Amino acid sequence: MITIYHLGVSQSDRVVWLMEELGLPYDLVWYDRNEEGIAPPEYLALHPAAMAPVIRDGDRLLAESVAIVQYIAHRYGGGRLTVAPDDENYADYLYWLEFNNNAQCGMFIKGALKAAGHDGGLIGMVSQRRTDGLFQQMDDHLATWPYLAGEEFTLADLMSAFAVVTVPELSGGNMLASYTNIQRYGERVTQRSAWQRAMAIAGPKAKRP
Ligand SMILES: N[C@@H](CCC(=O)N[C@@H](CS)C(=O)NCC(=O)O)C(=O)O
Repeated sequence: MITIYHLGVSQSDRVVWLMEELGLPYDLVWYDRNEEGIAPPEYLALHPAAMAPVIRDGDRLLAESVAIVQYIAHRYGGGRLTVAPDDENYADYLYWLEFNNNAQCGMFIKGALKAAGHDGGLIGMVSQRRTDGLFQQMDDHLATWPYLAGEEFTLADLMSAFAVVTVPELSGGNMLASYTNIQRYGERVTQRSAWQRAMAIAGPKAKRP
């Protein structure tokens, strides 16, 4: 059985979402952030940089959600929600699977600069250009396709919803409101029953059991 080491209000909710999508059993071990808002020191026993999510499968600990979701879907989900190398949309699938990590970097830098009351000079400019460009690219892509890898919901969507839905919600005032295709896409994804179950269990408003 997979154990999910969940950090309250974090990207680890996507692993719960995946298990709910695939109908797989799991144990949830919950960590709260400390008073500074970061992962508590105990989480360092799971990951040297205290980055959530981390899962355990037997003796093996695995971090980095883009690795975790593929590991679970291939090893225990019969490849559901993945796209095979021979499929026409494989390149799209791979590209959008990585989108969240890419987009998060820019969003975090912007957030840090805003908190510091600083425009960040060249870094601030590059980060702004990347964020704008990446979300514009996503919006353009979603003008044609209902999901990031094409017609079907895949791990690429499961990876991206944190950047598209959760971060804007948490930052108060939707920073992506002008991207109309992304807005419609967010509504489509959050209507999924597995998303709703997962968010009730481990999403930003969920309470530690
Ligand atoms: N690329 C990583 C990002 C993980 C990450 O940044 N997690 C944040 C929560 S959203 C975290 O662990 N924050 C707590 C901390 O750094 O103390 C992944 O997708 O797993």
